[in-house]
Amino acid sequence: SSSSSSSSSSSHLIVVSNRLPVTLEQKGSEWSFKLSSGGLVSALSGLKREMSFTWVGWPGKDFGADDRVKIDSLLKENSCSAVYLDDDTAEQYYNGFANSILWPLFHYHPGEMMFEEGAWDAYQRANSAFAEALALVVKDGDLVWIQDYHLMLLPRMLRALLDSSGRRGVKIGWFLHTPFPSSELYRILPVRRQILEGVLAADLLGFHTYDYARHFLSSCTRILGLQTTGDAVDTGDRRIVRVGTFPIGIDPGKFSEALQSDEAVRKRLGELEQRFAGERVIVGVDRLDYIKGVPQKLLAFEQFLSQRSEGAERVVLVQVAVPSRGDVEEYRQLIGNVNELVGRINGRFGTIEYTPIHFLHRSVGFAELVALYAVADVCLITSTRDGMNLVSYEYVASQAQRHGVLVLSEFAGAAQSLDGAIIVNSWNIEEVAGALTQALEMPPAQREASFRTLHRYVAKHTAAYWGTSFIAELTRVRQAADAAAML
Ligand code: GDG
Repeated sequence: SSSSSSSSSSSHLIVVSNRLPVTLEQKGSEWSFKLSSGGLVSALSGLKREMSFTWVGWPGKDFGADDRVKIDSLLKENSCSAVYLDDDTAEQYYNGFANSILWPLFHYHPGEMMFEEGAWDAYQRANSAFAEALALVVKDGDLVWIQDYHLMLLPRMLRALLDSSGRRGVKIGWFLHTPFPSSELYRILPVRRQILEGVLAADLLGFHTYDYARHFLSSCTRILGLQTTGDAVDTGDRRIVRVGTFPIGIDPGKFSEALQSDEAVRKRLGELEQRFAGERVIVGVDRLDYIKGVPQKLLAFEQFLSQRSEGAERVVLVQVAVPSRGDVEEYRQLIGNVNELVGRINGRFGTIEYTPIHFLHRSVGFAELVALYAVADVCLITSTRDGMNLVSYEYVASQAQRHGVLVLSEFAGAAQSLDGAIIVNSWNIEEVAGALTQALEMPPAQREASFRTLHRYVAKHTAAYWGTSFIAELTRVRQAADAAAML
């Protein structure tokens, strides 16, 4: 039975992201389902263990009508629902607008931004396709939680469709996984007003850190002329939009349990310990994206090596660089640059017995990833901008034995929560090189104390904690609105 009250306990949560967390594969006439990886997927999978929701998103490519029927029912069994986009719209919206315009701008790379009307049209078409698909499934009193910079017009488009069809009491939340840049950067965007107005149709907006929220609030004041407080925007049409910080986390148990009881992980860790006996290991794990500062990391490691005295312990850098967005030009240039640096440094410092940098330009399996985290004395993160950076959390979750040291860029959101890391300016090559020396020489008692501080934070601020806090706040916003409506 359906209740007319918007706070009915049967209200449902719908999570919306650009990509569904799955890769669909066809064998003969049968379709099967593979879970994909990445920061957002890890976080929401953690939330899924706490609360049930329907996950709405793009399935990764277009499918013909016959396939859609099969795929839809397969997805439905797994609480997912697809938004289909034609391949051209998807390409221009995703690679063209989201990844070539918003991504560089939000990460302080306006030089890489190429604004193009065709891409903007596709972004609007795609957001509108999401709104129409959602309007078919959203019911009175539901909570809708929209993810990330791909879907910034969606709150407004969805709100319009819900209002015109008389849907009541639906609350919309939106969370940004990247930084929100200073308003001085943000105002470069030709469609800066439309994008702000798009998200302001939501009831609650979430960011990883207060700095990002603050930048967003100033953009609302300076670009739209709206009144703001420290945690709200007055839209001027009798609506208040809440703005909050919800730092994301990981599922730390996945790492600690794998190290304790997963045979494949333990075996691999044993092998790596043997392989690196007598050497110290620095690990890096990044999507090969210009925001991750991989060239800065390689230059700092080169500087560090050049300062080592002869006969000092050997130090190796194991850098996993996961291929990413290879169809965007800036990423191809980055690959060339990184390959050249790795070759130069290995050529300069390598010997027959010793290769300073082990560069893996591919993704590695979970067992290999955890074993690498666990074997490393230091984890080095040199992002030039990064919404949060979950690799730093995962390293901490894998270090219960070794108490390794985290060297973390101040430009990653994680630097604002991870007390106990050595924080560096990743552009200061000399400083990063010095931090590597400091990390490798840190006495065990100090390493253990830092690890305890880091671990306490990572164990409490999990992905599930992030998701449930956001939903609790969205529920509070709804209750406040219900109470006001009764007056
Ligand atoms: C965005 C924001 C924010 C990486 N390589 C492999 C692998 N991974 C997994 C890691 C980690 C995830 O991918 C990467 O997450 P990050 O947070 O470090 O970075 P982004 O992908 O850029 O994520 C970021 C995040 O959204 C969440 O809000 O923190 O700032 O940019 O989970 O483990 N996993 C496996 N093999 C690999 O080779 N299995």
